[in-house]
Amino acid sequence: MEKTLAILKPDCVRKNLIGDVIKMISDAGFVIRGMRMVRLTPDTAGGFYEVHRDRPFFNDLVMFMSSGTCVPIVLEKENAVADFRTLIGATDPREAAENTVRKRYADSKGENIIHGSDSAENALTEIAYFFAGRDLINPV
Ligand code: IDP
Ligand code: MG
Repeated sequence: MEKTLAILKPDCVRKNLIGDVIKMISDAGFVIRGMRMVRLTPDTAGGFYEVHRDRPFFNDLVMFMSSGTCVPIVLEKENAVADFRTLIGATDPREAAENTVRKRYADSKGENIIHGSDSAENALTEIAYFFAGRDLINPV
């Protein structure tokens, strides 16, 4: 079994879409192994997106991710990383396939509803950023 990290971004929470998006995730066969509601600061959002620090959109990304509540979710499934990227769709919702989360719900490339890890290795690092471990050691 493989794990991946999802984050329901502040636009998802503001638009009251937490339930709808989690329903899509569950229907696609992912098992939820951990979930929290958090408020990132510009510093902790920047730390999460460290790899993008030199990109032109970094400042907007950090402001957006720290603008409201986020919901990080640990998901488990065979081939979780790739299958979750397929479920959420392309970064830019205009390029996302039909019936993906971003195609259905996202407004723009910046405010695109949801994060998904891009490799199994990065998934573990990202999970550790939000979850201390107890959630994972003792799943209900
Ligand atoms: P991903 O979320 O599909 O993996 P990344 O390239 O890793 O996309 O970028 C991380 C996040 O940064 C995106 O989800 C999006 O919120 C934001 N982002 C990426 N590229 C752009 C852009 O060109 N303009 C504005 N925001 C962007
Ligand atoms: Mg990415």
